Amino acid sequence: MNYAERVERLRAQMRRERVPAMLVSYLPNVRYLTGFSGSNGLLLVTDDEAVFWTDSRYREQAAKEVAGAEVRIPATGNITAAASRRVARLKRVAVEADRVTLAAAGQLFDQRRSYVAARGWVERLRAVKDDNEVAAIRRSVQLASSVFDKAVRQIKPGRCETQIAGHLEFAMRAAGGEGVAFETIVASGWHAAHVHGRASAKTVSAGEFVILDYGVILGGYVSDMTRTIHVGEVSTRDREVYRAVLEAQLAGIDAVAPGVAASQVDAAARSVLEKARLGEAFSHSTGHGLGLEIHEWPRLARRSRQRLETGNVITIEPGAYFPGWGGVRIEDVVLVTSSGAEVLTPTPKELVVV
Ligand SMILES: [Mn+2]
Repeated sequence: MNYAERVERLRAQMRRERVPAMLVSYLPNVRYLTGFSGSNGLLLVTDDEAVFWTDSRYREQAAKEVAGAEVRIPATGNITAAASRRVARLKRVAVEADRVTLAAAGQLFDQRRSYVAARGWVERLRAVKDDNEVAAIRRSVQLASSVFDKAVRQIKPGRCETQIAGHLEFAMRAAGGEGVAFETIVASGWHAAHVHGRASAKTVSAGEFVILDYGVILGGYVSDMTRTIHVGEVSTRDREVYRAVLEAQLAGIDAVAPGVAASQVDAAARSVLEKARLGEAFSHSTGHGLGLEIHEWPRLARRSRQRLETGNVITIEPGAYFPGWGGVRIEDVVLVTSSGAEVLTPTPKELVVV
C-alpha cells in the first residue's frame, strides 16, 4: 500500500479546505493513512510533516507497520497529551468532528485554539480503492464464499441459528480469516423479517427461508454477502418473492457504472420490487461501500447525494420482509470499473432448497 501517496491526497483535501494541519484520531482512518493496525494511535498531518503517536506496547508493531509518518512514543504513554503539546504550536487544525470524544477535545484544545470540524475527509479518500485494496477485498470475498456450501449443509430442521452461525464462523477462521466482519446473521422463518436479526436460539423449521448474511476480515479488509436458503417445500408465494428480490438485485448491479448517482442504483433495484408490489417490504437501502470497515462510502440509498466512481467497492443487497412471514435478501460485493461493474462474489444466486 502506498501510504505516502494517501497522505498526499489528504494534504490536497486540506489545501482545498484551507487548513494547514489535521489530527486524525479515528483508527480505521489512521490505519488507512499509515498502515498501523493497533488499537492506540494518533496521526498529525501538516504541509511538511506526518507525525504518528502510539504507546510502548506498539513499539515493534509501529516500527514494522507505519510508513510515511514519523513514529513517536511518549514516555508518559499519554498520546493525546503528547499530540496536544504539538497541536498547541499550530494556528488552526482540523479534527474529525464525528470521532473525537469530549474528553479528548478538552485535552487537545485547552487554550481556546481554533479548530476546524472535519467530516469525511479521509472517508472520502477511502471510498476509492487502489489496486492493492481491490485485491485484498477480492480475497476476503472469495474466502467468505468458499465456506458457503459448508454453511448450507448445516441448515436443517431442528438446528438452531447459533449452531449454524458457529459452523460458518469456524470455517472462515479455519480458512485463515482474521475474524468476522460483523456479527453473523442467521435468521430463519419469522425471524428473517428482522433485517439485522443476529443468530438466536430459534430452531429452523421446514417451510422457512433462512437468511445467511456474513463476512470475514482478511488482510484487514472485509467482505459481506447474503444468500437466502429455503428449507423444505417452496410455496408459490415464496418463489415469487425470491424471484422479485433476485431481479431487483440484478437490476441494481446493471445500474452500476462510474458517474451514476448512488440514488439511481437504489432506484433501479427499488423499482423492480415496487412493480412486484413489494416496495413497502423493501425497508432498507440498496447497499454500501466496504473496505477496512463494513460500512463505508458511498451509501446507496434513496437520498444519497454521492456518485459512483471507478474504484468504489459496494454491496448490492435489496430484500423484502413481512412480519410473521419472514424475509429474503440477496447481496453481492461489486467493484465499480471504468466500463461498469464487476461482481466479485462468485456464489450462485438461484434459490437453494435444502
Ligand atoms: Mn451489507
